[in-house]
Amino acid sequence: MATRIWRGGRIATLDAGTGVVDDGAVVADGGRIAWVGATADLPPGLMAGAEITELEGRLVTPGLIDCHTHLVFGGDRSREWGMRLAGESYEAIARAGGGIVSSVAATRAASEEALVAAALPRLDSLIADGVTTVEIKSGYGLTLEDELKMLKVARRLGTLRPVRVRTTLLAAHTVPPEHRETRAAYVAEIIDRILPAAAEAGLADAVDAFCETIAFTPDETRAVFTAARALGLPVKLHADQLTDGGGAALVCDFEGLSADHLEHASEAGLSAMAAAGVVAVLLPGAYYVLREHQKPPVEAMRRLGVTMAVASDCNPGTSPVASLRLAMHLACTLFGLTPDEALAGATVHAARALGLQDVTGQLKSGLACDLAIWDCDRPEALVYWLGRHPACRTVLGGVDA
Ligand code: DI6
Ligand code: FE
Repeated sequence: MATRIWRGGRIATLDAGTGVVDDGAVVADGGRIAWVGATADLPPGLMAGAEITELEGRLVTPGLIDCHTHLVFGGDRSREWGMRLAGESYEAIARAGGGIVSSVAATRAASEEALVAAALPRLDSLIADGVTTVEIKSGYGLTLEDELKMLKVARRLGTLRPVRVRTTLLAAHTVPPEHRETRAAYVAEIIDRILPAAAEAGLADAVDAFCETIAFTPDETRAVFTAARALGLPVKLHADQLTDGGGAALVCDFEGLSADHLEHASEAGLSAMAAAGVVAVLLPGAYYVLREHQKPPVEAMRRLGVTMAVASDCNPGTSPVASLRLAMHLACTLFGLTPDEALAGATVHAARALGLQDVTGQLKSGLACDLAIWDCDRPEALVYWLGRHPACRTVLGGVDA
């Protein structure tokens, strides 16, 4: 691969030491960043034979990283959303065949091809909005076969589009209907069969669980995490979304990558996260769609030094959001993040939430040359618009997407 140079742009490196370089340049060699700095300081030795792209003042950020999505699922829950708006209760919707279990039924019934076809438009929407890395969870299969099917689909999406995919096994998303009276047997199934099979097939980069009164208890979550760690897989957790179940502290006991949602997280939980370096992933799309009132404790996170990421939580039930930029906007308007915090949350901090901090998320030497090149000149403008976005081109590993 020839050396490539992008020059004459506003380079938001997200590297604390370098900051934003006005009239800057990025040099890539072999798909990795070889140099970042002022255009005027470009080393002449690097320029010989290089392919040069003039940025004409455009803003360049690291390619965005959506570190929490449920992008792969069968069916659609728009009818249910209509019922919720009309005042129907969650129970009534579940009785009418809706809720998460309806996504499980539709996902089980779908072929790999059908799931790929359904997910591609959502993935394309993320990419058009600047995403170069996306995490995709299973969790709508809930059998060995169907969980592996979802993870295979997620991996395949990464071969069909110019995007880096990280997969997360979320077999502990909800207790499937056939195990309603035998939940211990389902937890055992996850530990004894689903986790080892996903690990053996190399289909899971991490393991997640939904620790909540309506999903899995802290003890069940601990059992799943113990098994995941024994297989060498890192963990992350849907924690303290609807109630304080102690999830924030729990994930720290397993050296987790992230605790996600956290609307009801306690001060003690946040302190544990700060000490353990666990990233808080804020998911304002779900807060907004569920019309929640309790916001995540952003002020306490800042005070305690908890690192904050932002993600779309793209899912059919609680966050039908296929734009990370929109999630960044909501994180600012609803949770009070600054646009700079939102951008860090969708780049450098999101990389950490996936364990990819040595791979991507910043513009600095040695990392992959993953870029988002925007038709605007300042980070605020990325987050500002609803319903449109500044035109964007992405580059993955030095190659135009
Ligand atoms: N938290 C949520 O809000 C969603 N999953 C999760 O772990 C709900 C997903 C769905 O309703 O399909
Ligand atoms: Fe989620």
